[in-house]
Amino acid sequence: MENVPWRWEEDGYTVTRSTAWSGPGCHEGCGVLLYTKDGKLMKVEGDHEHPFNQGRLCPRCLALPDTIYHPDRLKYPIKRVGERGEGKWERISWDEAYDTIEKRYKEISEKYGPWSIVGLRGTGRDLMWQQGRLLYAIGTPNEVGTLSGNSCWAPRAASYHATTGAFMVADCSQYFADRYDNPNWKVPECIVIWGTNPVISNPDWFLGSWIVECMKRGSKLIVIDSRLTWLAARADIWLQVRPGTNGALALGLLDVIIREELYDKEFVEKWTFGFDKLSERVAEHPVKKMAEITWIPEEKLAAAARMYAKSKPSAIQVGVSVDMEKTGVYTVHCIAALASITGNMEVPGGNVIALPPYGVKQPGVGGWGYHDLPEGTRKHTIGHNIYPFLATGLPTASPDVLLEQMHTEDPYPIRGAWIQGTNTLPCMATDPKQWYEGFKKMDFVAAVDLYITPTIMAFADIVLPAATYPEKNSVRACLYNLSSTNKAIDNVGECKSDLQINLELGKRFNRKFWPWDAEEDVLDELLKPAGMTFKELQQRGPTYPGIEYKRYEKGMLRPDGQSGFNTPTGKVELFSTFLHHLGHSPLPYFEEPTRGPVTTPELYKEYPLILITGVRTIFFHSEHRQIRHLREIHPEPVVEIHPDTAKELGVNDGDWVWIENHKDRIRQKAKLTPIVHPKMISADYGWWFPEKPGPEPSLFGFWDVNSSRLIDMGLVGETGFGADIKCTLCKIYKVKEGEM
Ligand SMILES: Nc1nc2c(c(=O)[nH]1)N[C@H]1C(S)=C(S)[C@@H](COP(=O)(O)OP(=O)(O)OC[C@H]3O[C@@H](n4cnc5c(=O)[nH]c(N)nc54)[C@H](O)[C@@H]3O)O[C@H]1N2
Ligand SMILES: Nc1nc2c(c(=O)[nH]1)N[C@H]1C(S)=C(S)[C@@H](COP(=O)(O)OP(=O)(O)OC[C@H]3O[C@@H](n4cnc5c(=O)[nH]c(N)nc54)[C@H](O)[C@@H]3O)O[C@H]1N2
Ligand code: SF4
Ligand SMILES: [Mo]
Repeated sequence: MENVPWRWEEDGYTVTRSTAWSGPGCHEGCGVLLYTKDGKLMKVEGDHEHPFNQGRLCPRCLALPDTIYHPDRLKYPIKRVGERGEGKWERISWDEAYDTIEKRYKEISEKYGPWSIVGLRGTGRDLMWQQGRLLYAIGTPNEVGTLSGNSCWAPRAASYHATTGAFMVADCSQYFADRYDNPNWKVPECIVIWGTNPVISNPDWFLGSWIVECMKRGSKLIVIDSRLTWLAARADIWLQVRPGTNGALALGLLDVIIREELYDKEFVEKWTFGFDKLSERVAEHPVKKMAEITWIPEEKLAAAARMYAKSKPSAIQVGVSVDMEKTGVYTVHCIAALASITGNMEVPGGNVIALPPYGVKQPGVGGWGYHDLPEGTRKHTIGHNIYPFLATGLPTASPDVLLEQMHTEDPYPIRGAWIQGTNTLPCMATDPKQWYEGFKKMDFVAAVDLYITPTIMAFADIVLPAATYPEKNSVRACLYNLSSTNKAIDNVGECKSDLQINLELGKRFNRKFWPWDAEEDVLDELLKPAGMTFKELQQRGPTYPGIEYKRYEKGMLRPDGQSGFNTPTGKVELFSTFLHHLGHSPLPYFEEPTRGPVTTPELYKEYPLILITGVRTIFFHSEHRQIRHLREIHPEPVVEIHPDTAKELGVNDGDWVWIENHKDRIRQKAKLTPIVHPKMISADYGWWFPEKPGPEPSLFGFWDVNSSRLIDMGLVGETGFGADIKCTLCKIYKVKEGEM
């Protein structure tokens, strides 16, 4: 669809073609048409000409004008004038805000070292690729999300890198501008949807509608989900896995495929390393035993293995639930093994290696410039000495080690924070009480957001107002295309884009990291590998490099141009030499969740329900709670309970219930539904109530309903990645009158 116009007049509107790319949240990069009048956004429509979403749009993008023009939106820089948490703010100028931030961070740096300032991040937004660079300019290597085990995307990415050399996605034709009509593409005969609900979440640059399109063209479906999702209800096989046992499930699938010789012998022979060792390891995990562990009937598990292995091509798409278990890295290791030994790697309609489009790297988790930091600075990256896998891959710090360090101040105290694009307390933080105490020790905290959140209310000294995507120009380097986000409206108040903020502040600290004068210079720099400028990309529109298959045969996957995969042996490493070298298990294994029916049977008697937290909803994480159209659909935090379980406990639909475990107790509203297993419940996450009082102790009422209070920090896998976020134990009982 290159060279389509990006702006035109229509029925009294100016229409700007653009790419959705936060704020507000959602990192998908769908094509949108922004209808404006007199510099104001009137409505948003999906762009039918954009191959990515082909005109489809979620309620969040439809409600964009409400988010942009909401009366609560931050419009000017503000500073705290009362005590922290009192909610007393005063408008200040950008100059005063920048001067204060510069002065305070420099004071902290002189006293404790710049590494004692941490940058907190949320999920991938149009800021993460630059946020690290601001921190590096300040002199700190510590960029981090507060989710235990970095349990979103990072475990998958790290494990795929170790085994296949790069990230891996299901091929639903998304690399081609003509999509399903492209003659080189094949419809997957079978798709496995694993621990993800893409029709709701469209996660990690992968839209649920693509699955539906493939199903229309004949794809069979295996859904591995602890809940009966919309897709699970339409699947040929639904595996209702016990939460936190995906590793056992994966080993069980491998056992059937290897024992029944359903694998591609030629591919295994030529392009994999360590098949025999993997086979030995898998043989120790027979499907019968794995079926028992996962609570799935053995025949069903074996049938899924056969359907997956015998269909050609077959594709697997994995979601965050797999990251959210301690040994998630090794579950993903198995999944890479499944895709490769069945001959589904790098084939049309199978799984393909995801490389940056035209070499344009827009890092999803920071890191741009990390290696330009002096060694003496990098060595202060929190947790890298303990978890070498973190240090060799993503430059992110370890949240679990950071939290400990905040409390012990060993080897150095944490005294400053930069909060950009995360609502840490109610959402990103696992065990938020401990983070709360840690943050109360800060000398100075600055934050950038669209709204005043519980996190900002509790901690921030200065708050900067961020622009939404129709208010700015940017570049979206999705895995499959390059496209531009085009400014379409006048900025609300004095809001600035994150890039402008990072550039203006970064320059004050270290020009080496921010040598550019204007935002567009940075975008041009980002696009350099593509040989394009921002203006040229804007003119061209969404630009697709396409994909060649079997790139390992053609020397297209390795920087040295040799054939093979980008791993030390040049093969898919079923025995990971990389992990071995780091002192970790080179072969996959499964470990039970720290707390569960098997690990802690005594505790299970007291807390007989398995607790899933945080399935995705109409909102984006903790955002949108103030947007009426969206809130009406999901007005309160709900916990899904099976009707039989509820009956036993005397709980009715709509009752408020306590959810309690070894750590803490919270309350949510019961939603009776057979989509959950009778022994499991699924509680909402990320809630706060913008309509409730902001000042302490209320903090917009987030504490009482926050399911992350029931999850431990620090119980991570051996690599530092992965934690039991969706698989702990609890009990529920009715909230009594007078307890609300
Ligand atoms: N219990 C439990 N907890 C979870 C999860 C779970 O499944 N269960 N999921 C976890 C996962 S996977 C993730 S990724 C995290 C997400 O956690 P976060 O990314 O921290 O998500 P939000 O809480 O929505 O915080 C985002 C904040 O950034 C602001 N914002 C949005 N767009 C922009 C922008 O462009 N610029 C700036 N400066 N600000 C912006 C929003 O207003 C909001 O306040 O939550 C995690 N927490
Ligand atoms: N609308 C919306 N979309 C989003 C987001 C949002 O907040 N709102 N957040 C974005 C972000 S940062 C992320 S990480 C993604 C996450 O999006 P997804 O990867 O889709 O993750 P979830 O919705 O958390 O969970 C997916 C499914 O996993 C199931 N599940 C729970 N535990 C287990 C388990 O142990 N094993 C298996 N196999 N399944 C389990 C749940 O029942 C659920 O249906 O979504 C992104 N997209
Ligand atoms: S997935 Fe939905 S909310 Fe996200 S950019 Fe696309 S339309 Fe917008
Ligand atoms: Mo995430």
